[in-house]
Parts: sequence; structure tokens; C-alpha cells
Amino acid sequence: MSDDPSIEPYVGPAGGWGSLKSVEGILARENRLAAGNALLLKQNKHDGFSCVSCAWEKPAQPAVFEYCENGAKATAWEITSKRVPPEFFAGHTLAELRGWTDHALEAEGRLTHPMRWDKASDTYRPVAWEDAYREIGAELRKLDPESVIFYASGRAALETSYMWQLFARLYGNNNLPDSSNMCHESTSVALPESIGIPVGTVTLEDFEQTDAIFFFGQNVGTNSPRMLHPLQEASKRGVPIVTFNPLRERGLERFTNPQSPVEMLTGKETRISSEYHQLRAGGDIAAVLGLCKALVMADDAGAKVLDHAFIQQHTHGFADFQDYARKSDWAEIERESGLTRAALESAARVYAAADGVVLVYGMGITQHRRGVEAVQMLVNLLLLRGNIGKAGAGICPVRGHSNVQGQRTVGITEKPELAPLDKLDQQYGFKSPRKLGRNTVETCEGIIDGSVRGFLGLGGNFIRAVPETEAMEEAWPRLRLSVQIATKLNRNHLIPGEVTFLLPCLGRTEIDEQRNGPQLVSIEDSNGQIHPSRGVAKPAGPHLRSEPAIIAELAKATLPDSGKVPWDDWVADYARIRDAVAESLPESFHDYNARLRKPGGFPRARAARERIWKTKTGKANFIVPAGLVADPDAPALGPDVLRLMTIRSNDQFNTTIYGYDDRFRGVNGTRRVLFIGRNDMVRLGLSDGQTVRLTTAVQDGRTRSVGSMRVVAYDVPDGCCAAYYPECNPLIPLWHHAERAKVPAAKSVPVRITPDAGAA
Ligand SMILES: Nc1nc2c(c(=O)[nH]1)N[C@H]1C(S)=C(S)[C@@H](COP(=O)(O)OP(=O)(O)OC[C@H]3O[C@@H](n4cnc5c(=O)[nH]c(N)nc54)[C@H](O)[C@@H]3O)O[C@H]1N2
Ligand SMILES: Nc1nc2c(c(=O)[nH]1)N[C@H]1C(S)=C(S)[C@@H](COP(=O)(O)OP(=O)(O)OC[C@H]3O[C@@H](n4cnc5c(=O)[nH]c(N)nc54)[C@H](O)[C@@H]3O)O[C@H]1N2
Ligand SMILES: [Mo]
Repeated sequence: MSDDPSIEPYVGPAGGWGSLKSVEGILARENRLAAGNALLLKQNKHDGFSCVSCAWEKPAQPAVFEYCENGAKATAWEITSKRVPPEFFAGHTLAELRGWTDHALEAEGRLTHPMRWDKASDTYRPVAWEDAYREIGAELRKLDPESVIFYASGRAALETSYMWQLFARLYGNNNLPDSSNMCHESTSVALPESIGIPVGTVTLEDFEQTDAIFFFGQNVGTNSPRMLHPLQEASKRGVPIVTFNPLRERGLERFTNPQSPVEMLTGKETRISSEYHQLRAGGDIAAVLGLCKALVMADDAGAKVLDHAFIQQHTHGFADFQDYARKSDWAEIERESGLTRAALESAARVYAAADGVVLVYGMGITQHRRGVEAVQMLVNLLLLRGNIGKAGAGICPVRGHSNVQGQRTVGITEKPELAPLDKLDQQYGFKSPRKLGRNTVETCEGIIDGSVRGFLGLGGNFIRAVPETEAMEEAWPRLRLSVQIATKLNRNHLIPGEVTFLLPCLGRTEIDEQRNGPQLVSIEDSNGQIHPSRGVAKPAGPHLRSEPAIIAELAKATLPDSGKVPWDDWVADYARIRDAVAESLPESFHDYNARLRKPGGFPRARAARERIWKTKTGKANFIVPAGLVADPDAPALGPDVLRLMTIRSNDQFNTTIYGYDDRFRGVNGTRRVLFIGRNDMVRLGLSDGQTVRLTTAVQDGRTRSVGSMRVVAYDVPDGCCAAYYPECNPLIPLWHHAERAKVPAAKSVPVRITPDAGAA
């Protein structure tokens, strides 16, 4: 953090010179300017590596520079010349390191050696790989399989993920929570009920053909900047882009392509959104109902805006939904959405005038108590005009981690019915467990109540990403076993269980040399496209192992009798893992190795694209929401309670904090800020620059608060405020999550704001 933070409005577009300057600055900081620039040319190329940042689709014909500012940051962060060797750990106890910031920890560089925590000295000490495997295996054999968790962050490749889920099931559980449990699980619950598949239905071509784009709760300029290119193209074609977001995000306003010499020279900007609706946090169900109501009413009046032929042939539940829309009350819609009827009718007109509409959404939709219903409401809107399963139309959940969608596809899920368990039993000659496993929230509950005894983390920073930070940090040391496979040091590594190992692995940018030569892996992107990724950088150290190699050795050490799995052959040649995946999941992965060689890769199966509806009714379903408010408790909370959205800055990847600037929001040198509207500031007697404390406004016997937050007057709708994740995670109660999906409701945390007298 800087001693002299500043907050000034940023006048530039997304992209532009700011972005270019930022990339070079980052490479220089990591001492990888020359090598880094060369490496970036291989990013998102068929013969190169798939970006480790976001999950946005990689085009089959990539541009020369097929990367963005934040993708470049992620690469630079991984290929840094800095290292965290055993000597570093010898000089710092974990107690001391717990006082470091998230930024300082990861900025130390790459982990280099397998380490075991030594309780007496409270330091990590180097351990031989063989000893680590043997000891972890012995610990796992002693534990009750149901008490152990196999967490995966969303970065591990399809091959790795397949091995991970198989290891968990051979060991004896379905405890496979992953980051999607905090992210798009609302999508994974909602879409199968609505349209029969758990993923989106669009491809990049649909963006080329669409007539309108509706954009909900996703911050494209920061979190999936490569998507700005199709948006820019669409905007240039005159396609309206209608945005619903409480905050005016720069990437959704205007963009200069940093890789176009002409645009850079002339300073030419493209406007992105044609209409920008600053709704209240959690107001989306109401806003979309407003759109639907306007359409239904126009149709009732004879305007023929609904696609009755599609509705008749392909959908179920229309009559009820139509009735619900007709009867809904504009006053309530206006109050909950924070938007006027006129604004919603205007957006509805744009929607009705377009033949094909693509609807994009992100965490602003999924991370609410009624996140599942919000997703289903978006589908309702699309169904009214047959906007699924035709060119230029469809639903586009923008996934987060680069392979988070793929992890689910190959069986990382706590829900046994979603994994090919019968197939696994047949292939590997065992009886896989059929009991429902633990998702992320249930894992946290188990850690707090002591029923979870062991935690294996395949990447990620679980303890920092989950809610209820204080109780989680207090409970973690009671775990018997804590094993983290990671590239960089983070807070979770500093909170040990009784037996604790930190295992360093190769990153995706690095050459993965195995017995049969250098290996490639594969990734499924947000639009369901599966493509290869081949590391090109020299590994960060000679002692690193690949994730597949680590999983294989852990599995062998834990389950000496898992003879039917050819772990060693798989590690020697990852193509053999792909053969096994193809056998387990032939619909999406038949001829896996052959199809992977094609530029652009191949698409996974998505029946809804063909208007085949694998739902219980055999049709696409209109689903009436249970209520219009994102947080069912909110109405009772009173006027001094605001809805806090926890959001990302432009200088972070989840819990990885690259730096303290959020360029597009004009914040420099700090992350401890609270964005709040002028009306609420006046109402609550707050002044710009004042230091405040946030306290969660729920009564469940626990006090949750975060102090030292600087008030920033910002364009935020009344009754809402925003601050950064993960700093605000201590405020989120564990039970405050999406109903059914259990995604923590990180975008509507009820908080009170009070002056924080003691702080600077
Ligand atoms: N550089 C970078 N890239 C990333 C990540 C990163 O941290 N850094 N994270 C990756 C991951 S794992 C994910 S899941 C994605 C996350 O990408 P996003 O889905 O963009 O997630 P957030 O940054 O949390 O921002 C959510 C957006 O929703 C808006 N919003 C908040 N509440 C509401 C609401 O109630 N309604 C509506 N309509 N909008 C709302 C916020 O103002 C913000 O613009 O990005 C991925 N890509
Ligand atoms: N309040 C609030 N909380 C949130 C969110 C929010 O918007 N608000 N967003 C949620 C979302 S969408 C997500 S996805 C989660 C993210 O939760 P996680 O996925 O658990 O967290 P990350 O910060 O992505 O994990 C970063 C760590 O991964 C490790 N790592 C990086 N690359 C590799 C690799 O190649 N292999 C291995 N083995 N390790 C690697 C590094 O050690 C790094 O420190 O957080 C969730 N939490
Ligand atoms: Mo995510």
C-alpha cells in the first residue's frame, strides 16, 4: 500500500495507453521484460499456452497479440524471476508471515521446494518429495474418507482435474468443492432446470451475428478484457449494447484497442454500451421482470413481440409466467430495481427490435441469495423471443477461472449424479461412492464444526476466498492434515493444520517435460470450446513437479491397491489420460486427441444449442421466481443498512493482489476504500475521505466487522455500496448464500457504516 493514496476520476477508456504502459510496467517489475514480451506472443495460440487469467474464448484465428493487460499481468506474475526458496522460510515464522499482506506474500515469487511445517519452530522446512508423498498417504489412510476434502481452484487442466476427481472417488468420497461453488454454481443449478445444460449456449460467431447484446453484472474491462474485441466489433456494426450494472464500469462505457496502431495513434474510442442502467444491487430479477412485463403487455396490445411459435413448440410454463408478468406491479418493480418504468420500457423496445439477442452475465447475477432465480429470470427473457438455439442469440455466463467450467465437465463435483460414476467403476474396477459430497459452504461448516479433518487443495486460496474469515482462520489449525499444491505463497499456506505440506507445482506457462517428452494439456473455455495448452517457459526451478505427477504420486501413496489406474503411464504421456477421459465421457470427448490437434480445438456437447432440451419436461422452462428481492431478509433491515457489493479491482486476480491501483475507478495506492453514493453519504452523515468501519447487519450471535475503510464518494445507487474482495470477506456470514446453489451472496451483504475513530 502507498503512504499517499489518491482517488481521482480516470478519464481514459478501457484499453488504450494506460493498458500498454501497465503491461510493460509489470514485466519490468518481475524482471522479465524481454523474455516476457516474447512469451506473450505464444499466449492463447494453438502451439502456445492458454492464458491463466480469465476463461474467455480463444479465437481459432488469433490475433498476433492475443492477450490483454490482465492476461499479461497473470503471465508475468507466473514467470517472475523472483523465488521463495527454503532459506526464505527459514527466516520467517508463519506467525510473522501472517502479518504480511496478500500482495506481499505472492510478490515474493515462485515456490521452489516441497515443504513441511515444523510445529516447534513454526517454520516450513524442506522435505523430499518421496517423504512428503509417503507421509501424506499414511495420514490419509488413517482418516475417515468422508472427513477429507479435495478442493480445486479453477485453473487445473482437464487432464489434471480428471485425475483429481478419480483420486477422491477411489479414496472414498465426493467431497470435491471447487471455486465454481463461489462463482457460477448458481448458473450450474439454474440452467439445467431452464434449458437442460449447465453451461452457456453461445460461441464467438454468435457475437458476430447478433443484433443486440444485454449485459448484466459483469465487469468486462477488468475481468475478461479480450471480450472487449467482439463487443467493439458489435458496437461498430451498430449493435445496441444494453448494460445493467450498479456501477458505471469504464470497460462497459468505452474502449480503445491497445493493439490497434491506428486507434492508439488517433486516440479513437469505441463506445461500448448504448444504454446504461444503474440498477440497485440485487435488483436484476425485478428489472428483468420489468422487461418481460413490457414485452407481454405490448404483445397483449397486438404488437406481436413474442415468438409464439417458439414458445408453443419449445417451452413449458409460459402461461403461468405470462400471468405473473401481467399481474406484477410496476411500483414494486421500480422500487426493487431502482429503475424507472420508462427506462425498462426503453430497454424492452431495444430487445423487441432485435432478431437475435445475446445475454451476458457474471457475478453481479450469481452471487446473491436469489442468484439461481436471477439466472432463470434471464433465461425467461430470452425464451420470450426464441433467443436460445439460433444464430446470434443465446445465454453467455462469463466464467471466471480459465478451466473452471472444464473441471466440472470432467467430474469435479460434489454431486454424484453429475459425474460419470458408472463409467468410472467399469473402467477402474471399483465401486465409487454415491453419497452427496460437500460443496464449499459445507466444507467450511465441516471445518468449523470439526467434522472435516483433512484438506487437500489443488491450487487456490480457499481460506481467503470463502466467507466467515474469522471463524475459518480460528478453526483451520484443528485440521489434522492440510496439503496445498501451489505456485505462489498465499494466506492459506500460513494457517497450518497439525500436519501441513506445501507442494510447489509447474504453472501452465511452463514446459512440462515427462518420460515421453514435453506434454500439453487442455482447457475448456467459457463458451465450451476445448483447446490445447502447451507450456513454453523454462520451469521456475528443478524441484517443481507437474500437477498430474503430484496427484499420481499422492494417489499411489494413499491407495497402493488402485492397480487398475495406470498412474505412471498417464504421467509419462498425458495423451493416455485423454484416452481415459474420452472413454468416461464420450459425448463431449470422443476422439479427444485427434480433435485437439485442430486449430481452435473442438466444442463440448451443448444440446440446447440445437434446441434439444434435456430437462424434466423435455422443453425449455419458464420459471417464476419466488420473489423480487435479491436478499429475502433485506426488507426487514431498516434504512441505515446498505447492500455491500464485494468487487474486484483492475489490479487483482481473485485473492492474488498484483498492486494497489484500480485505474478505471481512479483509485491509486490503496484497496481500503468504500464506494458510496452522495445521497447516502449525506443521509448517514459521512464525508469524503473519512475512515469508517463496516459491520454486518445480521443478528446471529456473531459480530463481523472490517475497519480502516476510506469513504469515496462515487456514483453508486442509493442504498448500495461497494468495496473490494477479499478484504471484505470477514463480513459475509457463511449462511448468507444463494439458496440451493450455496454460492456466497457476496454482492449483497447487509452492512452498517460507522466512523472508525481509532484508525488512520
Ligand atoms: N483481471 C481479473 N480477471 C478475472 C478475475 C480477477 O479477479 N481479475 N477473476 C476471474 C473470476 S474467478 C471471475 S468469477 C470473473 C469475475 O468477473 P465479474 O463477473 O465481472 O465479477 P466482479 O468483479 O465481482 O464484478 C461484478 C460486476 O457486477 C456488478 N454488480 C455487483 N452487484 C450487482 C448486481 O446486483 N446486479 C448487477 N447487474 N450487477 C452487479 C459490479 O458492479 C461489477 O461490475 O473474472 C475472472 N477474471
Ligand atoms: N467476497 C467475495 N468473495 C469471493 C468472490 C467475490 O466476488 N467476493 N469471488 C469468488 C470467486 S468467483 C472465486 S472463483 C473464488 C476464487 O477462489 P480461489 O480459486 O481459491 O482463489 P485464487 O485467488 O484464484 O487462488 C490463487 C492461488 O492459486 C495458486 N495458483 C495459481 N496458479 C496455480 C496453478 O497453476 N496451479 C496451482 N496448483 N496453484 C496455482 C497460487 O498459489 C495463488 O495464490 O473466490 C470467491 N470469493
Ligand atoms: Mo470465479
